[in-house]
Amino acid sequence: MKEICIKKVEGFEVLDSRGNPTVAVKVTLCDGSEGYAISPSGASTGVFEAHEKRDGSERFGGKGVKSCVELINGEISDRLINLKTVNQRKVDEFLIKLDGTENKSRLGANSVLAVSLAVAKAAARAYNMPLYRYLGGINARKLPRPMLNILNGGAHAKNNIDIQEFMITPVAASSFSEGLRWCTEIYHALGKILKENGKATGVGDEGGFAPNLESDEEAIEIIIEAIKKAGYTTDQIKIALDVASSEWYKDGEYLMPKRNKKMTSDDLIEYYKQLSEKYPLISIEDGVAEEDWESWRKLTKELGGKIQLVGDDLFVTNTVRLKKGIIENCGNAILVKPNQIGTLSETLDVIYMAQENGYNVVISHRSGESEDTTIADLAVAVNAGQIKTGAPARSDRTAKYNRLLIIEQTQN
Ligand code: 2PG
Ligand code: MG
Repeated sequence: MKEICIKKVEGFEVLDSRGNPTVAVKVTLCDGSEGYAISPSGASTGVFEAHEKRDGSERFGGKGVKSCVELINGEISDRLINLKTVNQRKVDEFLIKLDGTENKSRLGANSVLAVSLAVAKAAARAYNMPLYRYLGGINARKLPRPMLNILNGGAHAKNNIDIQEFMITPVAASSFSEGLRWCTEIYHALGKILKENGKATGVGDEGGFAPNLESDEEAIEIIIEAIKKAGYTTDQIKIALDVASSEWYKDGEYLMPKRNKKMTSDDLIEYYKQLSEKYPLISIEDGVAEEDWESWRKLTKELGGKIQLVGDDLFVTNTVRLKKGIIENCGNAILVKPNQIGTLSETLDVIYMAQENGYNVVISHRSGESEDTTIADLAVAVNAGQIKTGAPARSDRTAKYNRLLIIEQTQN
């Protein structure tokens, strides 16, 4: 592959979908090709994620990223443009070295990721290829099955629901666009049902509805009602949950904060067993907490043969943690969020490790997003098979679905 050289790296402070500052980067190559990328940001962040750097000053309640922009326009830019010829690996290795810490705490994973992605996008331009083709080569061909978060709770919504995400996924659809249409119709049916029942139809961070309901089970039941109302069956559409239970975990115990209900990990596993017997449940993410490896082993033993068990906070897109999970039989799938680790190359490494070891790969957005659509291309590039990027609402979410629709229709 021909090598590239970097002419200019410019950092900017822009806003994410929650109105918090985030880092944007524009990279210009010596041939004039440009790439622009924006880092996302999570609300229910895992404690083992790479560090997200914030100014901590008065501006934006401490959430400013001016310090990141200064580092990008200063140290990072100066050094990158002095590298004679570069490729993605070299850039990413260089950034990791320049940062010099375990978790990118000096430069910030938010600074580093935007640079890494912008370099890749500029390079794809230089080669005159769509990003997914540049990243995945001739093998990049598979559109992911979407998991759409249509009902929000937990840290993503100001309602009384403790489970963070209730998702639907079109297992029987014959194409990405067909599956997206089915799920969008169900999303609208759900809105109508909520309205008819006098429930709130305001949405959470990822575009899903955020009503107050009697129980988390009622949320599942109302979604099943919406699936039927839209004319589909639970053979065609399955349900996936992101419990985000690390948010509930403290001193070896689980406390559902909104219902103020205590559970042991055994209670939780039993609860998931019951849910998976009663409902068309296909996937549970972060069913137990990021530090609770023992319960992950139990959960996987009990349910791993039947449903997908996704490690998000558990693996944090990190090969060291995924390797431990593989050895210890924890989970059978990984959620991949590039900003949890900080560079594109490290993200690809964890995806390949998962695929080589029979773990499913789900490429994911963050609750704080932007118009950046890199994850859509990434999902196709690595034939991930699944993507979760919110409800079919809010342009920060639909931008990714729209990019996939375009890829589906123009694949070359
Ligand atoms: C998650 C994500 C995305 P956040 O937990 O999987 O849905 O949420 O970005 O807040 O960590
Ligand atoms: Mg999660």
